[in-house]
Amino acid sequence: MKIRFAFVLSSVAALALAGCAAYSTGPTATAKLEPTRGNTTAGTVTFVQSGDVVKVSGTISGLKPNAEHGFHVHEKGDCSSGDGMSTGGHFNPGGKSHGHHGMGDHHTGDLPSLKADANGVASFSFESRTIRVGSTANDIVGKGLIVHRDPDDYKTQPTGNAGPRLACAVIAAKS
Ligand SMILES: [Cu+2]
Ligand SMILES: [Zn+2]
Repeated sequence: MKIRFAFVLSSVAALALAGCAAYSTGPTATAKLEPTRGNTTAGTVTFVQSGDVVKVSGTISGLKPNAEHGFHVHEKGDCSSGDGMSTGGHFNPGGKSHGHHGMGDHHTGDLPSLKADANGVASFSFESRTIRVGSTANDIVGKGLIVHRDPDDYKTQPTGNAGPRLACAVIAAKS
């Protein structure tokens, strides 16, 4: 009788843990994009680690209407140069080539391009299995986030030829 009781208890504990893992969200980070010099692009992006997936969502305004804009995590969390260049190149801890998010070889920092509506606003939400919040070498906390003027061609090395940097943020852990 005693053994059976212990078994039931441990099963309940395991179920409780599984439920917790399925419903809770892990570490969260936010990035407040500010316009670079001469630009008006701004917005907020949230990154939520949920199991192996990071849920990325945000709204960014001041974009070229009905246009695509390259969007990347860059290697340095430093917007001090005023033109976004102080963030360096794309975040690339794996030493990969530039490419398309979620397809073949790509930098950790290569995110899906932003698609602006007729008002120059991009509202988006996507999931990434490449970036991480708060763990592993792919941790984006403390890195830079850049919105570019031009579309990313996903081919040109190592930048995607996405042109000047319209907005810059440092990705910060949210407690
Ligand atoms: Cu970039
Ligand atoms: Zn890249």
